[in-house]
Amino acid sequence: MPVKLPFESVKISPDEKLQDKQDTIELIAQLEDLAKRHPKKGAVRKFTNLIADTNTPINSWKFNEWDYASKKVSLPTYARGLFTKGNEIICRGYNKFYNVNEFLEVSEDQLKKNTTGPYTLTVKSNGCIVFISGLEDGTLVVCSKHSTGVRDDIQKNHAMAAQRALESQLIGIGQGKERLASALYELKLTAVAEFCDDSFEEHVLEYKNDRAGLYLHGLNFNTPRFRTYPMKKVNEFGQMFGFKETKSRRFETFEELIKYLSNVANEGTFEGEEVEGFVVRCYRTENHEDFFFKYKFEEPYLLYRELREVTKQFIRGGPQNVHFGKHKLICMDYLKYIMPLMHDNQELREQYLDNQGIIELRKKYFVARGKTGLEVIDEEVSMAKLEDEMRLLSFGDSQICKYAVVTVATIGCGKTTTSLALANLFPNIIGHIQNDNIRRPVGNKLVAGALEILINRPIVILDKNDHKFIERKQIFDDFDQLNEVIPTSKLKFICLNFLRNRPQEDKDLWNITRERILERGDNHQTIKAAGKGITKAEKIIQGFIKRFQPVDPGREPDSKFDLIINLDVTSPDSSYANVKTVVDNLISFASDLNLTRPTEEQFQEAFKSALDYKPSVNKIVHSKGGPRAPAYFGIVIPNAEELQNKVVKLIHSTGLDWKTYETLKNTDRLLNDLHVTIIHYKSRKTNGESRALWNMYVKQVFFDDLTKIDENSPKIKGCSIPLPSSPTADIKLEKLCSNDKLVCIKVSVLGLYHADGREIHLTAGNKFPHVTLGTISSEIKSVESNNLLNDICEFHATNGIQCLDFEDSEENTLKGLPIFAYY
Ligand code: IDP
Repeated sequence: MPVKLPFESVKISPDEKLQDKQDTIELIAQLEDLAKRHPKKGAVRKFTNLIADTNTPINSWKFNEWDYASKKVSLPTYARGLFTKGNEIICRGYNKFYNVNEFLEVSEDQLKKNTTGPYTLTVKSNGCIVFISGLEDGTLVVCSKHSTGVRDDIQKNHAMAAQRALESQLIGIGQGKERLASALYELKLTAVAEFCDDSFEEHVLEYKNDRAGLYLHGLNFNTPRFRTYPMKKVNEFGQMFGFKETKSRRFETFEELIKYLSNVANEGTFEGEEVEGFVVRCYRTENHEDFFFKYKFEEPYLLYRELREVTKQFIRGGPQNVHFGKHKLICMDYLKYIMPLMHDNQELREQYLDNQGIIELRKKYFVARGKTGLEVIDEEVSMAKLEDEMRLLSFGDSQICKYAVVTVATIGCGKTTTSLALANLFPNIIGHIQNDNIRRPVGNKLVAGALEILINRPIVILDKNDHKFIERKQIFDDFDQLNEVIPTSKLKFICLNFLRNRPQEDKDLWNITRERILERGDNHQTIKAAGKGITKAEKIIQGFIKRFQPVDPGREPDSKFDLIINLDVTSPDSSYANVKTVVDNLISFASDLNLTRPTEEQFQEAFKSALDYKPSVNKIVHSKGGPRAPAYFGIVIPNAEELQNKVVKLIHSTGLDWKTYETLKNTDRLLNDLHVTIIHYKSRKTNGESRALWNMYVKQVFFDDLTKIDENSPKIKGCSIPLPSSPTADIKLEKLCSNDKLVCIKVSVLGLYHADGREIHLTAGNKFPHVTLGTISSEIKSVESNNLLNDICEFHATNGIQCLDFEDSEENTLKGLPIFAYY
């Protein structure tokens, strides 16, 4: 029986109806085709389930999140959430929409140019989206973004929870669910609502008691093209079926809208209530199609999320394990407040970790402070200045650190994909070493290789399952044993915790990782899952899951992690979100590196090429024991010509013939790049003292100064280290010496200095520091200058040797020469 509605439905002409029908058939055919091409990993994934309480199958179509924004990919529809049955669309979500300024296309300028009013601003509710629709026989269909009906493979069923909430809502107002279903069926509409209920799942804003329920915010036509009802009609419909109202306000022009938004941004409220942001509905100018964009408030929600995370870290690992983000000072103050509350209340702690009571605790704190979230943030600005001042006075750690990132996971969790994407995003900063690429027996080669990478990059990811305590302990032990050069206080350990819970009980994990590995087939160094390899591969995956010991920050070795980043493997394409989570955490935790957040497009590109990765079996890391440091440290003589002039002047002043020097000049073998070697890597082999001296150079010269130099500064030829802001040395020219093979100048090193001017109290590792001016042939290496100087200084040899002292003068003292490392 058709339902009489209190409003005129939006009219569609018979021609349009016919067109919609054809378009739908075409769209579904395209989707089927796309899904077949790459069933697991392709552009679209099809998931079939039964509509609740029926035997009717329904298909859900899910695209990769990053494809919506991709310029290279063209999707058959931009609906986020789409359910079909046969050749019919049952539920259709909105076209994917973005935050103002998230992309160029949604910058204020572009929006102003390409959209037309009226602009309807609607309050963005903070829960999970649900789609509601009806079948001909009066069956109600309730879907979450990509799922509907009963499932035994997920822990929380959002669709079913929303269905129960909807049913009790309808009972509450004396309406049969068939009436709603028939209305939606007749009108060929999907009702789009936000399910907000803290007793089911807490988000950032509070929804309990009266506020909990389904907030209707849209009525979409079940057609391929995106068409949606005006807000006024949505609210009328919502009222009829007992939905909660989505508040809205209408603006005729873009200017009026923006003016309103910038005013309201200071308070973060709408009609006195805290809101997370708004969704703005308007039209595309070119074709008058419906068009949406979002406007989200950054604060106080960022603060709220940080408060939640520090509390969880505190509960899990105590104060040492808490890592702060942007709102460090407020978070500290807040922790001080909640510590006594948490101390004796295990129930509170457990509930908090289960996402219950988060909002309550936060509210208590703000009440105690007598301020709102935004007011406290305002205060923090003045506190932050104080912190900056303290940092300038060398309070806190302003040194560049090294970060060893350790993955904890089972097979197929996306370790390699995530690591590769991260290394693609920050090629000069993040290095990646894969356990699977190391020749057996692995021993400590993984850590040795990681230390090697850390010489040149601040971050290394050690890509290995590390699924047991003993494996994590081994990593820490290997670092302790092999690390000779990075000061312990500057070596930080970060855990990428792919699995928070006991994976043995996590069916999703088994399904997702198993599917991934089957899909990967033989594209792995050791696990071959193609053809008959499946059973063996399954056994291997299962073995890892069975043995898995979750990260426990409360005990060793996991308590040694400076930061634990929690990731999720709850959907087949989880790695993309994981990459973003890691980046956001690195930006705030490794603040000394000043990482810039990549754009959405950069994320997508990096991720795509990570997915395309195919290992080469022969890619073996050769690492023998300890890390490789630079080959030597040297002092640059920036102006070779000036030094040559001094030499010529000295020679002339004696009136003697300097045959070797003349030969070098005539054969063009006078060197243009001159340096003094201070200490050579090989010298560490001579004795314990030299080894200790070398290590001190690496620590003090290399890590304290040279690794901090901006990669983009100009570089000296042959050296990988750029000049400006390097540490420096003062030297004195002492003796010009030559034999029939080479000419060199013996120098003395007067002092070594850090880039900030502090003196480096180290002696030169070279017995006779010198500048080699040239050798008569390529066969004769510069290192032979050492032999000549040894002969002269130790044995007072004179045979075939010429020597001349430089005058002890200011002119022959060269100050502020850059120190460099040579590889
Ligand atoms: P692992 O290093 O933890 O064993 P990976 O090799 O990174 O796991 O991933 C296993 C397979 O799953 C690979 O073929 C990879 O391309 C795929 N994969 C991982 N993460 C995603 C994702 O988010 N979307 C689609 N495929 C993924």
